[in-house]
Amino acid sequence: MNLMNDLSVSDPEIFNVLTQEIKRQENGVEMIASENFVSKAVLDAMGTPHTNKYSEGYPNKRYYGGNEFIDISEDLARERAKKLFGADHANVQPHAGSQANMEAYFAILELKDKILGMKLDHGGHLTHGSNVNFSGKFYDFSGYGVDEDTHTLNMDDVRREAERVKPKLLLSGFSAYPRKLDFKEFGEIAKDVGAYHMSDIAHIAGIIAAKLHENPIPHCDIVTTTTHKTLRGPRGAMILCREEDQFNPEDKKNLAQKIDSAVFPGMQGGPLDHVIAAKAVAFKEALQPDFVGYQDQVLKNAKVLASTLMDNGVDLVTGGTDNHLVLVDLSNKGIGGKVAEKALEDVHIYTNKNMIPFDERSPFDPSGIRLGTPALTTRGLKEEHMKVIGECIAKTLDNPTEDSIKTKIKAEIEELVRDFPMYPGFKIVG
Ligand code: DSN
Repeated sequence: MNLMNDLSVSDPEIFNVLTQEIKRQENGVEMIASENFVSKAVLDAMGTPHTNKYSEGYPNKRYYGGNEFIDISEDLARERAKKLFGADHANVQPHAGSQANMEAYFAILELKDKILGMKLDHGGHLTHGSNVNFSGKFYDFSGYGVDEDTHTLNMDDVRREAERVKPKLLLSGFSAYPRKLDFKEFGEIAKDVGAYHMSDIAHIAGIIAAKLHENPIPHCDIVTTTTHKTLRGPRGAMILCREEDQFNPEDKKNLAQKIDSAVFPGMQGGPLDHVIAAKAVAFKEALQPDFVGYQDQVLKNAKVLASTLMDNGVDLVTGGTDNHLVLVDLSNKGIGGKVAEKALEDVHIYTNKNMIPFDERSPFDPSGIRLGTPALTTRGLKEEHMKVIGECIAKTLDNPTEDSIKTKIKAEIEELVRDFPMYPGFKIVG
């Protein structure tokens, strides 16, 4: 085998789809709130022979030889993650956010223990107790929800629910909630009912790292996050935690050791060493001063997007946003999320259908769509562009089946993004 083979020659089918996907990303506007564009440096780190290595275990305690350089990457990733969030301990091996949550539960809970988290249709995540997910099957989940009128979290209701349920774990965090979270209050409620507090900050990790949202670390036992959303790293996750297990200080293992054991050998095998190297690169980027400017722009863009949509007759859950995401309520448009997502895809605006609070429709065709600004902000789009995009979205939602109107909108979107090349000069080369 020629190790320097050119992908375009050795596997033209895959080369073609990779090329087509780059073009799709470049020719449209990516508004899926959980997606972002990593830097060229992060891409470079991922495409390296680090992928060839087996390294079960942790730095200096591996089950395979030859890990002296892998240890350095993982240590750099761990140290940078700890510095970024001010955490006692970081485990950077989780392959994905769902695994990170599973591992965190596995570290501190027994099967069928009680967990209280945010209801899925109110903004929670599948791993926060959905009955089609391991979380809902293995643990006894209850859900708190948002206020029926404001659609925001009322912490008195969360407290009341926590006192009623008496969970072993109180879970904060979300997948689709456009407002800030009061981590301090969550921490106090957990303390008062004798529960661990864990936060899943997957969506807002980058905003927290930039100190533009309260940091949950001082108020949590465990924090999990993906690394690829607002944090703008490679696809993957990590777990941050306190050193001590507050409820079991006499155990042979402290909380940090329990988390590490839950990840490996508890749930995972060999870590993805190339991805861990890329996580280290992304964390270094997030520690730079310009990362704060980036997150600030993400928030400004989301605010302008929200106001433009509302000015153009689009209803938003909670009437706006404090973070990177906007949740559209389609009820007044006479269409569901499925039609809306497809109509927007037709004009090269990529979004996802999403449940909204008290949704009466099914998750396959719910009453909302979710939009976000992290990816477009990385590309360099600013407030004036959000206005154009907001107007295009509103027009598309009013004319989801009008092909002539959609053709014009698509042309406008393609024209808009032409000035913002994603990876200038990028080529897949052998
Ligand atoms: N898929 C992620 C999101 O879009 O929010 C959560 O896992």
